[in-house]
Order: sequence, then C-alpha cells, then structure tokens
Amino acid sequence: MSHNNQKKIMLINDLSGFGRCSVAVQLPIISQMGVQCCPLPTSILSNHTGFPSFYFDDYTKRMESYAIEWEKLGLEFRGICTGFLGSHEQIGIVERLIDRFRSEDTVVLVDPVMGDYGKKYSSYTDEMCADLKRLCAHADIITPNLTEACILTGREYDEEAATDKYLEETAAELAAMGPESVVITGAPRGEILRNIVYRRGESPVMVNSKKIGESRSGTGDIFAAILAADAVNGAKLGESVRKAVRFISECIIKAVEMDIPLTDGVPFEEVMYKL
Ligand code: PXL
Repeated sequence: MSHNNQKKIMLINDLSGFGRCSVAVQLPIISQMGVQCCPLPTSILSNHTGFPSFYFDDYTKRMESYAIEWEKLGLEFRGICTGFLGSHEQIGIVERLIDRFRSEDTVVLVDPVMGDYGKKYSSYTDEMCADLKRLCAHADIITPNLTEACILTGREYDEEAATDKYLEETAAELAAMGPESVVITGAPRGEILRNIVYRRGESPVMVNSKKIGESRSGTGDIFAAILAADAVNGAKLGESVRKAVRFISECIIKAVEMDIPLTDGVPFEEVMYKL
C-alpha cells in the first residue's frame, strides 16, 4: 500500500469562493480526468479580482508548513500545476516547492497568470511579473495568453501586430527561456481565437476556434487543468490543446444560453460529462 499508487497533481492556485476560477474549476476537472488533485492554496478570496470588491487572504506564510506535511507523508506528484500567485515572496516559495517535489517523471505546468486584454490584474506588481518570468524557466509547459506572453517577453501588447508569425516568434522566445512546450492561448484575430502549440524542435501547430462573445473568467484555468491532467496521463500536447479548446467552447455556448454574467465564469458543470 502506498499514497502514491494513483497519479497525483499538486495544484498551486487560489481558492476563490465565487467566480469559477482557479481551484474551484481545476479540481473538479482534474478529478473528472482520472487524476487525484491535491490543492495547495496560494490565497483565499471571496470572489476573484475581476469583481469591483473582494476579500483577499494571502496564504504565503502558511504554504511551507502545509507542504512540509506532504513531504512527511512521502507524497509524490506526477504533475505540478501553478496558477494565480499572491505575492513576490510566494513566488520564491513556489520555486522552492517545485525543486523539492519534482522528480524525473513530474510534469511542471506554469500558467503565468498576470493579466488579460493587454492589462495586468490589479494584484500583480511589476516585481511579481519579473518573478513569474523566472518561474517559467522551471516549467515543462507554460500557457500564457497573449497579454502574458507580451509581459514575459517585454513586447508591446498589440492585437493587430500578433500575426501567426509573431505568435511563433514569441513562443520560440519563451521556449528559449526554459520550458520545452509553450502554448499561447486565445490570441484574437477577427472572429477567430488562435492557440499556438510550440514544442522545441518541432513545427508549431495552430489550433483555432471561433470566438463566441466576450471572453469569460476562469477559461484559462480550465485550459491549464486539462493540459496538466492530460500530460500526466501521457496525452500528446497538440491533442490536449484541441480537447481544451473544444471543451471551453462548449462551456461558453452553455454560458451564453444560460445568460451568465461574464464575471461569473462558465457553467462547466453542465458539460463536464463530455470531458
Ligand atoms: O482566472 C484567473 C484568476 C485566478 N484567480 C484570481 C483571479 C483571476 C483573474 O482575475 O482574480 C483570484
């Protein structure tokens, strides 16, 4: 008998009680995909920061004591997935946790959550963005959106300039920072959203989807969770990106049908059986 007879993902992300993002969406999705999910909270919020007001409890000071208990239990993780991080100090802790818990066959996915639509989220400082750049170097897979890809490479955010070639060059630059695989997600072009899948040494693959209304919170977190669970299950990255894009489209169609506010995330519960 062992705690490690089933594949596990360490999920380092915040717990937001309302707004369907981070742990609240990633845990059920990882479970549905047959992988045990062990959350390590980075902060606890009443609702995500996209609402005008929120209660925010930073978990930085408690994360190491929490993780030490997992070390005592001898837990081994086939995946480590990081998302929303709450402070400069916390990003250093996450780097050390990755070093401590990573083994030969651990896949590390860093979702460099920092912003969207060309703007940083309100709780992210410039210092934290520089820290995230360092954290990305530890990853096997990173999943920035276009805004985050621009912050990480120091490029100006300009949707018009973001041609397929530009995405390819940006992804190559990001891969040169350390991660073997880079997926730039949801880059808009007219009615299309493009996802470039760049793996070092391979030709890049573009996975497109039709844009359905405005973008909704939590979809990047769903994307990262599907990629992390699939990577642990040994799926090919390109196939996994197709699966994530298809699933998120289904979620958004349902959100429009149910007239759900953009802030409230997507009703993935209604379509989860399709995963
Ligand atoms: O979905 C990204 C995200 C995660 N966690 C929190 C957020 C956001 C985006 O606004 O505020 C707390």
